[in-house]
This record gives sequence, C-alpha cells and structure tokens, in this order.
Amino acid sequence: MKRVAMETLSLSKINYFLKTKTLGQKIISFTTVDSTNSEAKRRSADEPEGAVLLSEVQTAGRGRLGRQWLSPGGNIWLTVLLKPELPATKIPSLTSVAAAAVCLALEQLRPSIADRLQIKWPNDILLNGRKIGGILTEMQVSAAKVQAVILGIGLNVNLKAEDFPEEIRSLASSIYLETGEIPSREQLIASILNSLEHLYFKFLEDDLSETLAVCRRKSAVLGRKIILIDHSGKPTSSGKLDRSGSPSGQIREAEALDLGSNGELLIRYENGEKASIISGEISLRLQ
Ligand code: BT5
Repeated sequence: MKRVAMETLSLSKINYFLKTKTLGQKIISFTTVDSTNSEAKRRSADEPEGAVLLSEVQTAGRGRLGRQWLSPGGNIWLTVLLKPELPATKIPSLTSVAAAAVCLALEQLRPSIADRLQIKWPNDILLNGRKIGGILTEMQVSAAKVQAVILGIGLNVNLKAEDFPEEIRSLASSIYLETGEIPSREQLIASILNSLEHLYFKFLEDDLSETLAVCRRKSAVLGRKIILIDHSGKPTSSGKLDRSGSPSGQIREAEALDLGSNGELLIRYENGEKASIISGEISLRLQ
C-alpha cells in the first residue's frame, strides 16, 4: 500500500462539520507538543469547559499507567477539557462515554466498518480485533473537588505496519491499514466531538443509557473469558512500549458478564465469586 501525502489539519474544516454548543468551540492546535493531555493539565485553570487541544505530533504521548503512546503525524491526538461538577467516583464513566462517541463517529463516517469495530473494555478501540485507538481519562482534584477532567483520545488514521515497534505490530493497527482508506481527519474529529457532546450532556443529567447501549453493542469482551491484571500499587513506568498490561500485576481469570450502571465491568472469577471492576488500575486480555 502506498502512503498518501499527509495534509495539515484545517481548523476551519473542523468548524464546518462541528454541531456542538460547547465541545470544540475553542480549539488549540499544535504542530508538536509533548502530550495533549499534559498540555491540557497545564492550561486547565485558564481554559473553558469544552476546550479541545490537538497536536499533529506528540513527543511524549501517554497511555494508562505510564505507558507510551506512539504519536507520529497524520493521526488524531486530541484532548477535551471538561469541568463537570461531579464527585470523582463518577469520572471513570467518561472513558465509556468517549469510547462510545468514537465508535458512533466512525460508524457514521464509515458504515462499512461498523460490524468490525469494537470496544475492548474499558478504553481500547479495535478494528478487526486490532487496536486503532485508545482513551486516557485523567482528572485534577483539589480540596476533594474535581477541578478538571482531561479526556484524551488517540486514533490511528494513517499508520503503516512498519510504524509500530515490533512488540505491538500484531496488536495495533490504523484505519488506513484495515480499510485502505484515509478518512478526512477534520470530519472525523468534528464527528467525534458531536457524538461526545451528546453523550456527555446526557452523562451530566445522570443518563448513561445510550453510552452503555453502544458499549454493550460494541463490546469485544462481554461473554468472553478474560485475564485481569491488577496493577494497583505496582505502577509500570518503565516507559517501554509493552503489550497492554504485561508485567508485574496480579493476574486472575474471569468471565466478563455485563456492564454495570456506571460502565464498570461485571465479572465472575473462576471460583464463582462475582465482582465489579472499575477501569482504574486493571488491564485485561482476551483469552
Ligand atoms: C491507551 O492507553 O490506550 C490510551 C491512549 C491515549 C492516547 C491519547 S492521544 C491524545 C492524548 N494525549 C496523550 O498523551 N494521550 C492521549 P493503554 O490502554 O495504556 O495502552 C497503551 C498501550 O497501547 C501501549 O503500552 C502499547 O502497547 C500500545 N500502543 C502504544 N501506542 C499505540 C498506538 N499509537 N496505537 C495502538 N497501540 C498503541
């Protein structure tokens, strides 16, 4: 496959497709930044709810638990700054809100890939079983109050197999690799923000029903045997690109039963014991 020349992102094109009231009404765009999530954290006190940060390249893109996120140009590296007046315990649901929004946007723009598009709970977007995107939800809390939520979305648009380090080449992919096409990034960004705003406003009204319906419909996990790796107390900050959740955590086998009312994963361990897990420090592999 030949790579198509990379075009620079046009903010006016994004605006053209944008139908939101809040999200993306202010867009701050960079050619290069360490991480749009890190930059959003630095600016969170000065920027309004719904501000979006975009960067062509990230030099220190981050995944969960200190993992690296490969972030060359031509893809979508985006962070939305949110300021919900909610307790911190409600915030992990926003990962599901964002995953659902990304799926709705992709389904809308590329109906032909809809049935191959999945969410691997809690934050991986899969196409043909390979990871094409991920969500990183972080928050800033002060005096027991959520000051800001930093909602990062990464979506591989144009990456080729050789762009990925060998250790993740069989697990990761891009829209281009899986479909042979490069969609308009502007249209995709606007579509993600349109869907995200719709689901976010519902979330603020305590209504996650649509998010959960999408997450259940798209789940790569429900009904499957899974391996859970619990990293709590054992941060992996080697900075190496490892297989999602490889070392050091406590490992247990389980079956994924359903999503709970806040997007948590309801599981049954091998010994029959049931549990509900929130996204925080757990990673998961399909068996
Ligand atoms: C994630 O973490 O999937 C969250 C990714 C969030 C990225 C966005 S981009 C905009 C914003 N700014 C940031 O700095 N981050 C957010 P996790 O589930 O921990 O997955 C990380 C793992 O995915 C790595 O350890 C690799 O195995 C793999 N990986 C790294 N880069 C990848 C890529 N571009 N595509 C697919 N897999 C990747």
